[in-house]
Amino acid sequence: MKIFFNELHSTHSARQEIYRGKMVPAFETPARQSAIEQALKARGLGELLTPMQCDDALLTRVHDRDYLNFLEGAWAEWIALDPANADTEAFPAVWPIRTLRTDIVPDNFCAKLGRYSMDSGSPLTSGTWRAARRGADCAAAAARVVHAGEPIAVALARPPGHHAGADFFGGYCFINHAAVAAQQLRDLGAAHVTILDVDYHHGNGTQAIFYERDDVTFISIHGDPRTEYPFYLGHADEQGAGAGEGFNLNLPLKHGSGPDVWFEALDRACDAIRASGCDALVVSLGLDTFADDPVSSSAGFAGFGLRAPEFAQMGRVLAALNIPTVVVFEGGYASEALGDNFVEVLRAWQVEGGLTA
Ligand code: SP5
Ligand code: ZN
Repeated sequence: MKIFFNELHSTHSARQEIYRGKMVPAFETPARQSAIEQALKARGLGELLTPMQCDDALLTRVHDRDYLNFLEGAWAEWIALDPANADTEAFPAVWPIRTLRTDIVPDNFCAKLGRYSMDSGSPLTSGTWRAARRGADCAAAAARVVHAGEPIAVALARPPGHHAGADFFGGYCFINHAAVAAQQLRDLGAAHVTILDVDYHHGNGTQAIFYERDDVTFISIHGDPRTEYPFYLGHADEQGAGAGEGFNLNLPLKHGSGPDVWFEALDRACDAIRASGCDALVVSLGLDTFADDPVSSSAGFAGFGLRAPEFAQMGRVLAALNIPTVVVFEGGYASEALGDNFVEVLRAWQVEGGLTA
């Protein structure tokens, strides 16, 4: 199993984030990916590879050119505001919601930060662009080897991607890796690609990128947006628009839903995946469905209460689909357990799929 890992991931390392009016230690840390790399090595699972660089043209089929330019130059602009900013992470504080204009991109950097973001929960750091851009390389490389005949390949990258839209960052995400993988598969000739997003949070960015397209189906199981981040998208009535009508399926579950409810939803998702007739599958694998995840935790319950046996079961169910698959790492914040949980999914997948190491 080829696993393309982002060797530059730790260049994006935020110290803190804003939560309920306070600065708290950042949840999305380099320790997350390191823990998974270590567990894969310790358990002798997969072949850890660094990717070739992917074309910018691939990225511009997913993201707007002006957004990519903004991200690439953002840190230099932040420093240009005040050299002392070098020690401070950048957070947006003003957004062009409703009645305000987005067609004119302001010159003011703080205004641009808001124009190109959805929340203040995603600190932008000196290494954000380099890390996120390299994550796209991992996603594209995994897609290429799957197209070339691998039954499964993995993009092990951070920061995550599924909240990032065509022209905005948010939810710790900057470049949408799952969308890059799906687009790469399409460009190589896959007639139809389906994305299954099993992160605890709805993949609003991925949904929006493909919402009006009939060549990529988006399916997501997630916490009900009425109470769970990202709040403003992910409802069951969102089924796609225009040519994309019928190519979007949301399966929101109430906070507090446990493994039984989650696996029922996974069965529905699998029916929809089979019905989509896709040539390839992209799985946005967030592990914040874990019973001890700190980010999805509230009122004494975290994620969908999944633990190691359920992560293995997830791997078996997905392997049984028997569809060439790119797995993309998304959320999951219990660093000490991430390695084991990630290995559980992939090892079960390998055994169930009758694959070699
Ligand atoms: C990729 C991904 O999983 N992004 C998630 C973004 C969630 N942003 C909101 C974070 C709120 C932090 N809550 C922490 C305490 C809850 N017990
Ligand atoms: Zn998440």
